[in-house]
Amino acid sequence: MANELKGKVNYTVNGNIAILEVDNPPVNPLSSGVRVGLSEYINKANNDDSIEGIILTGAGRSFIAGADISEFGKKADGPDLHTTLREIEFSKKPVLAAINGTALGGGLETALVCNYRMGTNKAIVGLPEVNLGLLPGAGGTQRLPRLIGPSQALKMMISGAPISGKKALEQGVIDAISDNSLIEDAIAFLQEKIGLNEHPKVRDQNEKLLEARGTENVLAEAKALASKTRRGQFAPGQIIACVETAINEDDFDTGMKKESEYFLECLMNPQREAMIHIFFGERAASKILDIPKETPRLPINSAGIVGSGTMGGGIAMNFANAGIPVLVLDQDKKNLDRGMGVIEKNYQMMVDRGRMSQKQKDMVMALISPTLSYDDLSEVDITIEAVYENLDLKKEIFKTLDEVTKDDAILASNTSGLDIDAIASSTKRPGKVVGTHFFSPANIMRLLEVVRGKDSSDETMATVMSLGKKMGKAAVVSLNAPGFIGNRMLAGYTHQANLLLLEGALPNQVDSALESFGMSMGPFRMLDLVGLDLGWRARKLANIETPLTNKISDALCEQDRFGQKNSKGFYNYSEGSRAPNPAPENEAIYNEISNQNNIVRREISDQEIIDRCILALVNEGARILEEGVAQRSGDMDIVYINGYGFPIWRGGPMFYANQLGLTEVIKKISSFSELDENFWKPAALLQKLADESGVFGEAPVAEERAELLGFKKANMGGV
Ligand code: T1G
Repeated sequence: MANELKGKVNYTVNGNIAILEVDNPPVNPLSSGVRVGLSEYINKANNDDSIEGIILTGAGRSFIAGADISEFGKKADGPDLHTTLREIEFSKKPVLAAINGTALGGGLETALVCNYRMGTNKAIVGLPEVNLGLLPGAGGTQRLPRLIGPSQALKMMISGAPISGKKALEQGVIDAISDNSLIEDAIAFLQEKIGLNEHPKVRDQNEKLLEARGTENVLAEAKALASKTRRGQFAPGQIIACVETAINEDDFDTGMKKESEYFLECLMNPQREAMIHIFFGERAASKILDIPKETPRLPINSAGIVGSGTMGGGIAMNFANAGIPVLVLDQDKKNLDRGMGVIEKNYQMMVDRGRMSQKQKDMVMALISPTLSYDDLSEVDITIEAVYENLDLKKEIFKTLDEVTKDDAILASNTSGLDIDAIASSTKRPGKVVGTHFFSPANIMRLLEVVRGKDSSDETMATVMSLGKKMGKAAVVSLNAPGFIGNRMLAGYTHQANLLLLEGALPNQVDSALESFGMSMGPFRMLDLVGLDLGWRARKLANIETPLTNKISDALCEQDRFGQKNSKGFYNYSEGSRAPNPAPENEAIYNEISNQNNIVRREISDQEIIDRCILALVNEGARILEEGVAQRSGDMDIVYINGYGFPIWRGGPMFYANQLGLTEVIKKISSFSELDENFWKPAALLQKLADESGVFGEAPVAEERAELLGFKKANMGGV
């Protein structure tokens, strides 16, 4: 074997039962050593006359988390998964999968080749391969539809969402639930089966497929689900094609052959590499390079939120959803009642949509308590301030929190761009101050920018990153710099979109070009959603002159067009609808503003729109990396996919640039420099990497950063 085998299987015997335990911490992927072990021990048990039954289970908190994702695209050692699973499926002795935890992807497929399946209440089963740009390539597309019917199976494979042990029993994925010792219950279950002449194989169960033969609705429903939830992705179509084969093909192995063909096409498709980049990127983002892994985390068993507005309410729901009691403070009773009402309404909507039970709603609502008094926050472990963006107000609040909360409590601000160090300076515990920038709606959006102040302690950072994971967030570290990561990159993207409008493009052309690229929403639909009048009112209030790229949106506001909120902005909206309708009446404004600014309107291609907006993200991303504001380019990809609607199947803006090739990126950027030499000046890091035929990766080390930024190490001052 070329490389050292990864993972193993433990073999023990209990009476006439052999127990094979997959042991590849922390989540037992089917790495080379596991496949070798399974092969070896399934044969050992079959050749041991004293053995009459075999149990397959996992060590620790996981059954099997699937194929080893890190092996994809590489030459893997040991037997291939199909061979190993075939040995289990055709075992002479009955095999039971004792699902002790997560059985995902190849893990569930392994359980599906066993004759029987038993799980605990903690079991989680699913086929999430679609999240990696893949399909269940070890028989999942052929066996699961046989077990639970093609319709349910397609829902599981296209959503990629796992189900609980209880649901798996209801749907027929597993045969029994163990409420006590799983292995004892599994042995007892198997003992009852040992005497049987035959043991069921899923491959032989065709009834549910035959029921679906000749009816198109199952596939049509799946296609509708895929186009609604997985726009632009390649794998869902492949999954549907596999199940279509299963429905219409009598011979099981013919279906398996088709599955392997479609799987290979997914493997070769660039989306697979992009989506696996995001899988590992999200896990990498949770690690802070210069903070030791073993840094202690403070226990967060209670929380407080200052501000009961939209953000405050959404943040409170995250704590309650994670099982942490939270106090919501507002000094205005009416605001507080309204805020609590919005939270209750949001949960009721989930109950009405069947996304949570009434019991679950009551449980989380019981964890959220309103308060009008800062004193009630005296014992909480963390407080997050979520009031409107005003530095003086936030400093005042932090001064008060510093006085009323216990000394080791963490104080966080949900600011989306104000100076965390300035806020921290109003306390005596700057080491406990950090930015926690949630994205609206905070209970839905997965992105969390954790903003590191110059004095934020390692313990504070490590604690908040773990809290982010516990909330199910994609937490990314940003240094305390203007606009942090996401909004700073967005500024260039929106700037180009507004320039393109001045130069001759129309809002729906810009939006549809970027949406065809894969963005979930174009910039002008986004601006209409956020509200055109926010910036306009702020500029009027501060009596600031309107910058060129805001002249059109301000002119629309002068015409009382504020966006979706009053059903007219860049688009028109029918009463109560969010669907954008063209607004040809605006074109006169566009022409007038262009003329007033001596801009000759011209034909603009969709490709130019895509290149200018997306490469504006990339170039600013390169600057963020060279300044060390982000730890690695993958972090910016995680930010854009989880916070700004960038298509996951392109892997994020920095990964997209790497795929394009940085030399090509430089070529495209340079072709725009005649439009604005300063804006399109390539970032030093981008130029350097292109010259070296390199790719974006981790932020350069301090010395390299100094050189890139033309600074002497001396005045880097800890950034
Ligand atoms: N392969 C390799 N490494 C894996 C892995 C896998 N399948 N799953 C997790 N890891 C690593 C992960 O990178 C991290 O490493 C550590 O384990 C802990 O993970 C043929 C084609 C199981 C729900 O998609 O969803 O089967 O960062 O931090 O939060 O059809 O891991 O510590 O160095 O995520 O407790 C299908 C992927 C594969 C499931 C646990 N399976 N894993 O979450 O821990 S494709 C999946 C997860 C397949 C077949 C096909 C989660 C988890 P590090 P973690 P967690």
